[in-house]
Amino acid sequence: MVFDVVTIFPEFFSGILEHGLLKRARQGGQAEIRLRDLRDFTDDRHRTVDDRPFGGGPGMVFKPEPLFRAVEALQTEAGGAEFPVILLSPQGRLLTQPVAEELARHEHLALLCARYEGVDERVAEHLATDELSIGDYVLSGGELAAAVVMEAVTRLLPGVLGNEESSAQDSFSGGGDAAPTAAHGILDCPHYTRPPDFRGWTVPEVLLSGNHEEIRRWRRRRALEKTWRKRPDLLAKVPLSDEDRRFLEEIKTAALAPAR
Ligand code: 9D3
Repeated sequence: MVFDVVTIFPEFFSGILEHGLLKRARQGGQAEIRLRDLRDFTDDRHRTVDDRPFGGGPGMVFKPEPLFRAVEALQTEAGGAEFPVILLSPQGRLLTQPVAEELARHEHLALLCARYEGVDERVAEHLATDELSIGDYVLSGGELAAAVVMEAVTRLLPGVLGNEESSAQDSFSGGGDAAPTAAHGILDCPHYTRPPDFRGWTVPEVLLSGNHEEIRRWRRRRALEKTWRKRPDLLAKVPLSDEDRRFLEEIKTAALAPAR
């Protein structure tokens, strides 16, 4: 996967590129991240990327010319091969695991990061093929969002995770042929490690029992319970087995039962 990141802050990315998953994927050749300084695509002495909004109002807006020139340079480099041009913006569609999976099927993505009040609308309309937001909260620009997109996509690429299956077992994966403990679009079950007694808070007995069928049932029940309590919206979207429905009935009955 090649990511071309167009930004006025290429240095912003040095930290995340030098650690963890993105570092490993770059070293392993599964991901290449090319940082493109938007100011290199300006043609004035001051390397101007922004201007005041027509109609007045606060703040500045990214001018269209540098962004168009930057993307056109990438397209020339790609030798006619098409690739998505993704504008990170609060107006974009929400990044979700299915969206990350869809992006991971490409071999080249361009990520455009804006600052200030945003970009000239002609960029969104005539240059970007896609507009993505990472959530309903205000960031100062697209760089952090681009980093999130790269992390979410890269970990799905073949060969990036040591365990090829472990991404299929994550909380938000669609699942499919996941292991017995996999949560199909529901939240994960709780995890514990040593010591078995930490300040009087003990690890559930069943996990120490060695009974794998009982452990599987406990994990599934706790995953369903956590999802029902914290994210009931997810339960409406996932296929539930007969066992799941039985667990949920028991969970709801226990929750409604009077204390003691
Ligand atoms: C406070 C400014 N807002 C006026 C109502 C609009 C606004 C403009 C530009 C809000 C944020 C930004 C900069 N944000 C991004 O470029 C951005 C973003 C985000 O803020 N939240 C979630 N995802 C993304 S992706 C890009």
